[in-house]
Parts: sequence; structure tokens; C-alpha cells
Amino acid sequence: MSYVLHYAPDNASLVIRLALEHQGVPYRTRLVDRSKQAQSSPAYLALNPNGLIPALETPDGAMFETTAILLYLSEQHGKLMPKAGSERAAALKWLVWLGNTLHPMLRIMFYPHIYTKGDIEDIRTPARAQITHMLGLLEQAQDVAWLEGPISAMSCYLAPMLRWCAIYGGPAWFDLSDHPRLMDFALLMEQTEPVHRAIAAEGLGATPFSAPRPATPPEGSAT
Ligand SMILES: N[C@@H](CCC(=O)N[C@@H](CS)C(=O)NCC(=O)O)C(=O)O
Repeated sequence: MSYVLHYAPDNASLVIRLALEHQGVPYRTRLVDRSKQAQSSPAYLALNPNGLIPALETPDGAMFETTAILLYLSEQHGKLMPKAGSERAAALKWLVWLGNTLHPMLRIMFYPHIYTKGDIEDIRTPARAQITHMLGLLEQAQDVAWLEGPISAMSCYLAPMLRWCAIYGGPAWFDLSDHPRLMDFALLMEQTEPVHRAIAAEGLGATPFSAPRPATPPEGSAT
């Protein structure tokens, strides 16, 4: 059985698509039609009871949670994580930080109505400050060789998040030029084949990370 990635264009499933493309692993995709709230359908909830995208069908059962899927794929096919030593320790630390710390803060920015019935700016203003602070930590970190290195689980995760910051979360609140090291990372990622294939599959445009525009996908919708 090959993998089946349940995806919506420009959703967190893009992280998994990039990882699968980088590994050269065969997979099929199945659209989760967000315009019809298909992520809340009984069929999808059977795969991911959280009603969140992505889900990945694997020979070992259906998986959810982006970080868990990345680690699983790394264990199965390599190429996404250093194997041992201080490099692996640093990679694990930053991978879980991306999934556990940065991504949830982005969700607060993108889905503020979940968190307040009042003025969404009361939620977005502190979230924006937190995200800026977190990206500053990455800019300054000494143990993030993956920012300059070959594609990794971390780079598959970070690049889409930089894109989403520029597109979602209210009127132009994010400028990647304020983070020069991350801009260099985005430009580097855009030169890779896995990214070119994801661009074609999800209509992400020529500069999906350094100067993103809303997706124009061949099927489905991002929101
Ligand atoms: N913790 C989840 C978060 C996934 C997530 O936030 N998915 C978003 C799309 S990027 C989603 O499904 N949104 C639809 C919704 O909230 O109804 C993971 O790591 O997979």
C-alpha cells in the first residue's frame, strides 16, 4: 500500500507533501474539500478525530499531527533528520518547537474566533508579538544548521509557516525581509525540486516562501 495524503492546498498537509517529495516516496493524494467542511465529515474524522488537516494513511494505520508524521516518515525512509548525536538532539528540539510552539501560535493568529468572542485584535496583537519573538529566536540560534542545509523535516515545516504568515492572519502584518536569515532560507528552499513539485500540485506560485501570493490550486481551496 502506498501512502495516501489527505490534503487541502496550502494547508499543513503541504509540510508532509514536501517531506514525501524530498524522500521520493510514492504517495497518492485525496482532497479534503474545505469549502464543504470535509475535514468535519464522518469519513475524515475516522482518520483524524481532531478534524484537522493533514492525515496520512500509512501501512501502519492512519496518522495525524504533522510532527508525528514527519518523525514516522523519517524513521521509515530517512533523509529528514540527522541520525544521532548533537545534530539529532538539536533537530529534535527544533522540530518539536516548530510543531508545539510556533505552529500553535500561528493557529491563534489565523483562527482568533476560536479564542475570543470579542475583538480579535485583543488576540492577534499579542500573538503577533509572540511570533515575531519566536522567529527572532530562530534568527539568532547557533544550532539550526538545517536553515542553510539540505531539506529536512524542520525546513519542510518552517517554509510553509513563513508563507502562511505572509498570507493569512489579517491585513499585511508580516514581512519576511525583517528576518534576513529566514529570507535566505526561503530563497534556498525555492530552488529545490520538491518545492517545484509542490508548487505545481498546489498552485503556490513561483516564490511561495520569499514573496508568497494566495494559492491558485488546480483543485480545492486553502480555506
Ligand atoms: N496540530 C495539527 C494542526 C493542523 C492544522 O492546524 N491544520 C489546519 C490547516 S493548516 C486545519 O485543519 N484547519 C481547519 C480547521 O481548523 O477547521 C497538526 O500538527 O497537524
